[in-house]
Amino acid sequence: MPALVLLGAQWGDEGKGKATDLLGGSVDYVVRYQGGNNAGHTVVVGDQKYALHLLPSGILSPGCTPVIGNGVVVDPAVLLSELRGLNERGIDTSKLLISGNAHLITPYNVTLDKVGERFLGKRKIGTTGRGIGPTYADKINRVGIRVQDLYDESILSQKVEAALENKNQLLAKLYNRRAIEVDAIVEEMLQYAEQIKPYVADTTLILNNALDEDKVVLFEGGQGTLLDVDHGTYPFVTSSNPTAGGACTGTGVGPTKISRVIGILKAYTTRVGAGPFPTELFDEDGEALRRIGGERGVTTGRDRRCGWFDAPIARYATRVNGLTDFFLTKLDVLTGWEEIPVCVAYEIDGKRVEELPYSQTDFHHAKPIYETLPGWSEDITKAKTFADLPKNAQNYVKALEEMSGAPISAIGVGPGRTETIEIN
Ligand code: 2SA
Ligand code: GDP
Ligand code: MG
Repeated sequence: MPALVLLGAQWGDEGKGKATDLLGGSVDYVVRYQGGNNAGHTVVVGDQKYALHLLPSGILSPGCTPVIGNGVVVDPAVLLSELRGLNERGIDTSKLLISGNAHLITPYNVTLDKVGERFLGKRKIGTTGRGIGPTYADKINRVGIRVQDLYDESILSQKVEAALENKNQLLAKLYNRRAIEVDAIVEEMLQYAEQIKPYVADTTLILNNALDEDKVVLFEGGQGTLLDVDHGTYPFVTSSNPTAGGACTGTGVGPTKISRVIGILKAYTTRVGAGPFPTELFDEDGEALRRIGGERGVTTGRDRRCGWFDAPIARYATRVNGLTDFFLTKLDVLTGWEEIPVCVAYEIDGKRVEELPYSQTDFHHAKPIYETLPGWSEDITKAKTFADLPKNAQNYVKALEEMSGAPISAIGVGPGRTETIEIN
């Protein structure tokens, strides 16, 4: 199994951090390939809880080399503070590698993200305000600043000047804001240069060499399939490709090297930020899922919107990612419901629709068609095998597997590393 991808099958926060950490002991490299410090990956090891925003979850496994690939956007201040935080807790971060081609989130990108959202008013996306969208926009507009630019002051200056030209006009005309000074930005960015230098490397070469030597490489997605800029609920998406193809473009490893694509699937559904969400609950059940599941943004602290499981979404994730298997997470959160509704299809303008519609308008009109499955009341957090689960929990898992289009190879029954059932 040379390279594998682990990604979110829904709208993020499915439990990717825990799943990556679980596999961390058996892989040599854990690689982030998109997104930035908008991610919030929680890992619970014993009585210690870690919230990672930018660093790959593999950083907590001593044998593993954590890598930030070229497709990631890096806020250097956040990077250094996250490293410091882990070091203070005794975690060795010296093996970290960062692609010289990764783009940097600059202070003006953060400003533009926040100001832009404010001016969108009712149409706002509900971004994390971390500068993600404007940084990817600069990359596509070819005025981005890359990690390698930190090591040539003259080039850095020219690039910052080019990047700020249009932005300063926009800030002044549209938002009535003062111009951002090139020198101040260059000075701030240069402060980080020496501290980051030991980690900067040709990560594409290193990863391909590692794969040639039969090392195991795990690509860790941030956010989720429906937040993908191409395949998600556009425009209510993030500005990168969390789907499986992003692992190739975001690292420089070809698709023929990837033999397994794991979709992390929550036993119900959540979403943070704006956008359509057919199974969203506005009642006591939604409140209970939020409370029992601890559904609060790891980065921004926002309450997550909660709803029942949506099978067309799971099937869609199987399709666009070519999933080989699922890890089903947070099954324990559903303990105690007498009956659990599961969305099996949608009703759109009076018609039954089995698959996720490509049309934004149709998806906004989609009403869930539910089937109800019997629930269970027994505590399942100590279950170690599938057979330990109550019959109704087993049937719930089997039903989800059938509807989702790929086998379920692990089940999460609690946040801890050991609270997992592996199915062979
Ligand atoms: P952005 O900041 O440009 O990426 O925001 C665009 C949309 O993407 C959503 N998004 C997320 N959704 C779920 N989890 C994310 N990470 C954090 C977490 C979120 C948090 O783990 O809890 O703390 O709020 C994440 N990152 C981006 C975002 O809500 C917008 O809908
Ligand atoms: P990620 O962004 O996909 O890594 O997920 P988050 O860390 O944002 O959110 C998932 C939350 O669920 C975290 O608080 C995890 O500790 C927790 N979690 C993960 N798996 C399980 C599980 O099987 N059961 C329970 N109860 N919690 C889990
Ligand atoms: Mg998260």
